[in-house]
Amino acid sequence: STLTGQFRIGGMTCAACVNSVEGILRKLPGVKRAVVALATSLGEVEYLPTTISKEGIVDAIEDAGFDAAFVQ
Ligand code: 9UX
Repeated sequence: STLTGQFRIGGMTCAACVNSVEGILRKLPGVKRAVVALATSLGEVEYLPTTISKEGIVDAIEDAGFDAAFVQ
């Protein structure tokens, strides 16, 4: 079964950044759904914890050059 995690994402300044982060997240194995909001700097990700961890999701965002922290 999936879990839903919320992430605070730093360094997004435009809509293209949002699309980029969403694209990164949606390509990750184990990620079923990802939505990122520019106004709040928050992302919500539905993921399979047997395939990817919340730390893995944070690492993928940071590898793309953004800051990321798991919220809850
Ligand atoms: Mo454009 Mo958004 O190069 O931060 S993708 S600014």
